[in-house]
Amino acid sequence: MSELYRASTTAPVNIAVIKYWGKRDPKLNLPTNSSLSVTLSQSDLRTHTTASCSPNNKSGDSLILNGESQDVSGARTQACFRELRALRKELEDSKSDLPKLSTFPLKIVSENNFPTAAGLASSAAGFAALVRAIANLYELPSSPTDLSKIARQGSGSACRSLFGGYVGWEQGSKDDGSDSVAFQVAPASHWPNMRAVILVVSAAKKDVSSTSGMQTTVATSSLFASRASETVPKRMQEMQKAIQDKDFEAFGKISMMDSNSFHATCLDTYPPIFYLNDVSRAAIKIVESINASAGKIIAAYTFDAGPNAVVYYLEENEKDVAGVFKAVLGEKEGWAGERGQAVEANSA
Ligand code: 2P0
Repeated sequence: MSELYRASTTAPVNIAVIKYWGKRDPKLNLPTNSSLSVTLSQSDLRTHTTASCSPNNKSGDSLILNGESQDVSGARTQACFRELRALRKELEDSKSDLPKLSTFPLKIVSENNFPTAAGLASSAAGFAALVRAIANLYELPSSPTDLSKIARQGSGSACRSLFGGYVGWEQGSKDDGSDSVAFQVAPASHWPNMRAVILVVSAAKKDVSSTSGMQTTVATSSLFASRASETVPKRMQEMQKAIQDKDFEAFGKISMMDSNSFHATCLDTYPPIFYLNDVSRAAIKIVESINASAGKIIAAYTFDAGPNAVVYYLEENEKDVAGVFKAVLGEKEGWAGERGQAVEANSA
């Protein structure tokens, strides 16, 4: 008998405007501060994942990413598999006619529609898609909020990719992580003219991984404590209001200030962590000159754990923002050619 069960889904990349940096529990990926991101459109940067299972699969759980077999024995992947199987088992126990999918090995096949070498964080979309594909396979009645708790254990930022639009991640205070969940601040349709251009400064793998870098920051940076306890909580409130009011100047200013604050704590880490490089700093200067020419904030940069810039702007300012970057990319040595490229993206 050939029994094969299968489900597919996609999850997009998200780019934080209030950054997650620091864990109070590294095993459950419980953060030291809340964060907020914009989920990019599915058509731009996303992971497509198919989860399948069969009693005939005798080779155990497996994961193939972009055609290459991956190790599934890591604690993060195992935590996601374990939690999803436990939920499926509950369903099977309550309805005896259901096939016992929780006992079958899982086969996960994922593809990113952007090159992994583009230097963009792929773990967020990757774990969000993995968790949702298995939840669909298991026909779990779980909400995106429930699934965000599981995806968070795969990679912290993954919890935010389970929602579209403008998404918060509440740090929570419980030790079991049950209140550390993602929530939608507003759907993409609330502010449909939001755009982002991604400047790929370097496709190289980062020197210091987020996971280890953030814990060194927590352990050594004296700036970090005030960022987590005062700066970010205030900005979370201000940012949610900026989004509700569709106030780009406030959205842009808070985004840029929070990126700077995050990178300041990286520099204040011992030994210091340098994610920005000279090209990143040139991008900041260009955004500043664009805003100075406009007489107001029409472009906002943000940088994650690497040198690539994401610049947010509104569609009506396309020519003055993305156009300027494209012109610079075409002209300036070090930005053009294979290392420098601009990727335009819409919010989802
Ligand atoms: C963010 N970053 O909020 C921040 C900004 C990087 C800088 O989330 O250890 O890959 O898997 O929980 O989610 C990168 O951290 O770290 C990240 P883990 P993750 O998007």
